Amino acid sequence: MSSICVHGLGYIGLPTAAMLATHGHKVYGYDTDRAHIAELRDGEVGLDEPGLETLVARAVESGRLRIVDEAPAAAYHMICVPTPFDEERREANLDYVADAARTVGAVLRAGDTVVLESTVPPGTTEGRVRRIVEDESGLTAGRDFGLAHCPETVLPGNVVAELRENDRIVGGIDDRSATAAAELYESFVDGEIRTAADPTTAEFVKLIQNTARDVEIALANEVARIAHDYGIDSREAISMANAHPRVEILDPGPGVGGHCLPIDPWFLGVGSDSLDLVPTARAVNDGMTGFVVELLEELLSGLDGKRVAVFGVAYKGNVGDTRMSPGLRLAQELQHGQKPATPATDGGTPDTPGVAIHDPHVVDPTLQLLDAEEAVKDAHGIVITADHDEFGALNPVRLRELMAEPNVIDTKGVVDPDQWRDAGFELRRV
Ligand code: SAJ
Repeated sequence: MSSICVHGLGYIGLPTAAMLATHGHKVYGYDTDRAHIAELRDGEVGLDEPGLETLVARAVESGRLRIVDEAPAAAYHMICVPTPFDEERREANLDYVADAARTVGAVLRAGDTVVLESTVPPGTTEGRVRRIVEDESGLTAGRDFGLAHCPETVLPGNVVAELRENDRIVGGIDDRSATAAAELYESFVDGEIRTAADPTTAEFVKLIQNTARDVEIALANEVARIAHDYGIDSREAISMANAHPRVEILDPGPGVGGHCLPIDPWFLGVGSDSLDLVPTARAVNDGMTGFVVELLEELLSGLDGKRVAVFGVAYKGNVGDTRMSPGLRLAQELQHGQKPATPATDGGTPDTPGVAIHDPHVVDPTLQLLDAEEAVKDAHGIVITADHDEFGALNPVRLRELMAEPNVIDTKGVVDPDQWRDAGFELRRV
């Protein structure tokens, strides 16, 4: 059993710290956000992630997970901080990684191992992270301490299970680093631990995984647009195409959101000029909100003076995360592009845009979220932009009674088309 300091207690760091603690390690959870530290000490995890609250509570109760104000010395330092995307410069912002590396360097001892889990452009671990940790600690990577990259791979919404089950890729700057990192993951992962040639390969593997998914979704989205031009239901066509043993087209939708797929493909371009398909796929996925607006204009015979209810501002089904959410982008595009005729249901001024939003998973005081019935009141159309289970259970008969016109666009294939048509709805699917 080892002592481990986890730097960054967000989506990845917090469950990892709790998982390590429940597997017998002595874990220090450190975060620079004091308010988050206080919340965690009050037992609030602040994330809509099944099983996470219980896991963290068990880890804390066991006495093996301690939330700390200062990063202490430990045999392992795991860096699990965000790498936000600078949209204007299309660059990874590595400030949090650099800050964490400095913090690690300040407490690092000979014999310790540093593992970076954050998603980063290829070369970051061996370049920037190594330099900062060495400068801060006065130690030399390889000779005095171990250094490895082990990218996180967990799916939001299924983090706790995937932390344990997924295979992991470990890339160390030398064999000793790779072995030390692999031993740590073997202590709680049921999946296979695969060793990459070096940290840069491990970084690259992570990026091509998310890029593959983004490009595959782009194909599904392009198929949906082509199908629309032929008057074909894309979901029916895709489901039939997928009956072939070597074809697996993913699900089209309103675009791709979250903090991974829309961002990670760009990281591949940091040291390469060979990206061609990748940026095109990004553009196809980003263009889907515009396509949904066109569908809506067609269905509603123009948007002037119309009221629209957007159902789902989380970036995907059954999560509460709105980062880079296509539903939110759609609501914003509609709000800026249309002239409202009727005031919003919250009694707003005539300037209030005619877009109402509803999402049973999102808690965000900066958004004017309404419940389903309030959101559809006097609306001319509903656009469903997240595959939340709750949307499959909506009662179209009741919603129709409240609406000015019964139109619906289901961009996620979540409602039963026959049920909604029987209730009198004009329905379109992406
Ligand atoms: N989406 C579609 N069609 C599909 C599948 C997804 O439009 O067929 C959309 C979703 O609605 C969402 C977006 O794509 O807007 C991304 O959702 P996702 O479920 O594909 O992935 P994320 O972003 O939640 O998590 C991904 C995962 N990566 C892969 O599956 C290769 C996860 O395993 C990673 O750990 C995570 O990124 C990460 O942190 O990098």
